[in-house]
Amino acid sequence: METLLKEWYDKIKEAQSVENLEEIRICVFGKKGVLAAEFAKMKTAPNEEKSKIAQDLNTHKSSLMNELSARRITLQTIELQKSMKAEAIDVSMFSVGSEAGALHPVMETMDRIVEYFSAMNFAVKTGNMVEDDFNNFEALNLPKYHPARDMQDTFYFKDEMLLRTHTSPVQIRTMMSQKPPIRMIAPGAVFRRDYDITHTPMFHQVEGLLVDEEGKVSFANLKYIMEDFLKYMFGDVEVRFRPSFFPFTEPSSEVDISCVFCKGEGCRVCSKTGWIEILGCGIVDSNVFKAVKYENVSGYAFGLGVERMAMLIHHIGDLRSLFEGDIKLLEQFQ
Ligand code: 2NM
Repeated sequence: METLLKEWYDKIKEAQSVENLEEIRICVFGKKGVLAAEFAKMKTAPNEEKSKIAQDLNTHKSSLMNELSARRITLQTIELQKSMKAEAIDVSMFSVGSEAGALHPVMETMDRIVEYFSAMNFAVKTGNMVEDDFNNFEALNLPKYHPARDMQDTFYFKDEMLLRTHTSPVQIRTMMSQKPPIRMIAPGAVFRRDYDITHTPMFHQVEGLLVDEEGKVSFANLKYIMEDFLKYMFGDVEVRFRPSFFPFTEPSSEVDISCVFCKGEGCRVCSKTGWIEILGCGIVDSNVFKAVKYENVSGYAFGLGVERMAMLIHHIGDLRSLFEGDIKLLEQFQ
């Protein structure tokens, strides 16, 4: 018995893993294990030796158990240390490939526009991208079947809901919920059924509106602020007003700046005219005020495309590059 058990003491001491130790435990303590066999043998031993054998076996049983749990703790500690080493994360290690991000040139340009008008005391308002026919068209003097609706075809939902084609519905909603005076801009994404070299189905606009008592707002006021704004955005450029048409303003004007590429000499970008069209504006049409139930007021409004402005500021040749998310291109504008 002694030599047999000695062998198992050694095996426990030499066990190399918790798994290995568990196999040994079953061999010693299991139903068909070494101890069970020894206890069974006892039955055939002479009666006077039985109690001595039982005592010895029980002593060995408990000291084998002690050895086993001592070895288990040692092995568990070794295994834990091994796995901690293997799975360690060095939090002090330099990371690779994560660089500081930057604003997209379109957003940066939008921020700069907002900055100018905020300084001029215009409130900044945002609205819904999904709008109804009234706020997007009807209230802006664009009745159903008006030919100008063709140029602003959009994406439609049921119940006359649609993706806004400009941010003007924000102006309409503001006038419907607030009394004059109004001094606001509406920056945001707009949508049109358009896709070619110079048009994308989604782009960004900033529109503005100023309303005060009748006779208080003149085209001269509008002309001053547009000129001042464009000089803030482009530095030392010439500004030119051309008569134009918008359904929601009368009179209306398109505004050009001297070409930022050729300084007015005439090049490919400005089609040899020396001028680049940059925004639209005008005196708010009385039909718009009628639609929002404003009386005895006067006002001016304006609107511009942010992508176009960003392209002219950063001398970007192709509008589509602003929508491709190509890091190589975008990081040039940081
Ligand atoms: C433009 C050009 C001219 C405009 C008009 C209005 C409103 F709501 F007051 F009628 N909002 N924006 C406007 C006027 C927009 O974009 C080229």
